[in-house]
Order: sequence, then C-alpha cells, then structure tokens
Amino acid sequence: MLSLSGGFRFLPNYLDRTAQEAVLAAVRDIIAQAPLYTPRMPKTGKPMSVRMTNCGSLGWVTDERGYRYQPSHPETGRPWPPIPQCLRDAWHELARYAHAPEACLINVYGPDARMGLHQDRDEQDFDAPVVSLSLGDTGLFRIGGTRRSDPTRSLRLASGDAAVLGGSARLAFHGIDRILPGTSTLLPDGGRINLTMRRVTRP
Ligand code: MD3
Ligand code: FE
Repeated sequence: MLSLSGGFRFLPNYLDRTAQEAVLAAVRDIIAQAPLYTPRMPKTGKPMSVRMTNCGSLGWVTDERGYRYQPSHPETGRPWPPIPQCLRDAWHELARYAHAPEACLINVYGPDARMGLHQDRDEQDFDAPVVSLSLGDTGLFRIGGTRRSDPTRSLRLASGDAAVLGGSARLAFHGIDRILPGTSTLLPDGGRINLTMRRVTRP
C-alpha cells in the first residue's frame, strides 16, 4: 500500500450535509432522464448487484458484449445528461488535471449490493485521476496494488467522502465488499450512491 500512497488521496467529509443534498438532487435529476439499469457481466450475462447510470459525453456500460464507453444510454438510446456544475466544480478542485471530465458513472448500491475486486482500465487516458464521491450508507472499500495478488487494505467510504485515485493508484485493484446499513440518513430508503468522474480520451 505504501507504493500507492502517492497516488491515493482520501478526503473524509469533503461534502458537508448541504453539499451532499445538492449532489443528491442533481443525481435524482440525472436518473429521471437516464434511468438506472442493471449492468451485466461480459460473456456470462450475469447481472451485477449494483445498478448504474451515467452523465457526461461518455458513459461506462457493460453487457454481454463487454465493457465500454458510449455516448448514449443502453436502454433508452438517448444521450447521457450533462455533468452538473456541482460535480464539475468538485473535479476541478480535486483532480489537479487541466481538462474537464468526460464521464461520470453513478453506481447505486442496495443493502446487499457489492462490487468485486477489479481494475478500471477501459479509459485511454490513465494520466487523469478518477475522482469518487460517496453518498448514503458507508461502503466497505478494499484497495490493493496493481496485481490482483497484491495485499489489500480496507477503508470505509462514508457519505460526503471523496477519494482521488491517480498516479500508481490509478490502476490499483479495488472493490466494495459490503454496505453497512443504517450508517447515514441521507437516502430515505438507505443504500449507497457512488459517483466516479473520469477522463476517457486523451485531451
Ligand atoms: C481505485 N466504484 O465504479 S469508488 C467503479 O464505490 C468503482 O462504487 C467503487 O470501483 C464504488 O469502478 C469504488 C473509488 C474508486 C474509484 C475508481 C478507482 C477507487 C479506484 C480507480 C482506480 C483505483
Ligand atoms: Fe472501479
């Protein structure tokens, strides 16, 4: 994990409650235009437990055909809504990167959802960091090294927390082991929302 410390920044409570409510309102508006869908694993078609949508000029999707970025929603065929200003502001404050984000993936976790250990490598630009914002119940996050067999450590991602994954952390294996129910009052029905902003193409 020492090798990652340069590229991994964790900012607990980056968003205060008022800012979390503003981001949540923006997310609700995005979901109204680009409904959550159930992504499926490539080849097997096995549904993931996390539901997803996106905003931005490109969105990350997965289905039987594979993982990819595309400009439109896989079910409605409509373009993804734009990234709202409050999220662009967070990117420019946190990313230390001159160019705007192209994609914002929105992951919605019910109480039993999880995300297995994986690398994010569908982007062409690994120089840009990934900026993550968490809302709602705490997620038990696991991060390792650039090899699947590297040792991992766990971190709780709580509502309002930000994480910036750049440098050597950009290609670290990571996942969400579980959601800790009842740890936030932000979402009336519980669960967790994670937003990840990314650069996809080289500027
Ligand atoms: C470490 N999302 O969408 S966010 C993902 O909480 C994803 O929903 C998780 O992994 C979630 O791909 C984790 C924190 C995060 C995001 C991107 C990373 C950690 C990362 C990229 C590289 C290394
Ligand atoms: Fe990831």
